[in-house]
Amino acid sequence: MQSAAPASRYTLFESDPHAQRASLAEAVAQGLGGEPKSLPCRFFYDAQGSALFEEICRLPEYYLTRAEREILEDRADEIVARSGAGGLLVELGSGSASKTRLLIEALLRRRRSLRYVPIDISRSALAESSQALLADYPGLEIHAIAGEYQQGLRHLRADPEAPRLIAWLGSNIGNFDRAGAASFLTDVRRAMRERDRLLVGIDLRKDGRILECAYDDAAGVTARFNGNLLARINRELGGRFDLGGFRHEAVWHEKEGRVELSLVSRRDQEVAIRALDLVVKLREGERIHTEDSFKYSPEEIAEVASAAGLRVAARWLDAAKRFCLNLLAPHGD
Ligand code: AVI
Repeated sequence: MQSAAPASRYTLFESDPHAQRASLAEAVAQGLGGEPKSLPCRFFYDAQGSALFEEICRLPEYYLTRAEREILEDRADEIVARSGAGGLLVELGSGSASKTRLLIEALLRRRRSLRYVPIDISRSALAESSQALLADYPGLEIHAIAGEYQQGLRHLRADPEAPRLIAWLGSNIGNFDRAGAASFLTDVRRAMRERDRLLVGIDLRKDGRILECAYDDAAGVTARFNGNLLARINRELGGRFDLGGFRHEAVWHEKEGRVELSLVSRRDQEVAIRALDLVVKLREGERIHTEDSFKYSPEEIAEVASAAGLRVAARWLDAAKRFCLNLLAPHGD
């Protein structure tokens, strides 16, 4: 579906919202129907969840956003020059696009006009960020895509512009397991042409205490973000979850290199979900797994890139070496 634009430089493509609702229902029935229980982290991002995620990005403990911003503030011109980018910037999982501004500005210093294609599951985040960007950059045109990454890749395959810069910031790669990351990067690689470049923001492995604090902040914002999954089931599927009956948990697993997020049941309980005609039974201490956030060493980054037919053409780190931006190029180019 293509909806009317609030400005002539803005177009929004969106998939059927009922299809998204059906996939939430399917995922909840599957994830909470058996054991071990889990919910996919992509359902964090409704309007409330997206707003909570923005709050997370400003938390003192959640260094990822600031570290990535620092790199872009210092190196955006160099990154854009190395990428050889033309008139198209595609962003996978654009969110508020606040850091993307630094790339957009660097690109607009090299050329008068730019087409920006943000792809995000949150329609509200796309609408808000696009309005703000269009007001600030007269040379910008936006084709927003509300949907899953695969829809963005279909757009990329069809778009004739070359060369393109594709940005995948925020360590969003971390929410895939290692095999899933290699497989998704392979899909991106197949949608790329030889001179296209993929800029990937990746959180680096570090001390587990720093990581656990980043995902279990003192103000409890990440706990609310996690709990919003249950609140969303209550809102959209007629669930009867009592959020006070669950505890937020973030645990660093060094060997696998992941922070695991769960909601832990504080008591034995039975929760009805009306739209699914389901009663979820939980024991005291039973976990609902909600997210993994994988961290990488430089070697693991090279490995995952290579498994996808990509090579690391350049890498930039923040001063404290917590986070890195990687410019990936198709192998052989
Ligand atoms: C979006 N993603 C990269 C975040 C992360 O760090 O894994 C999601 C998040 N979950 C809790 N805090 C932030």
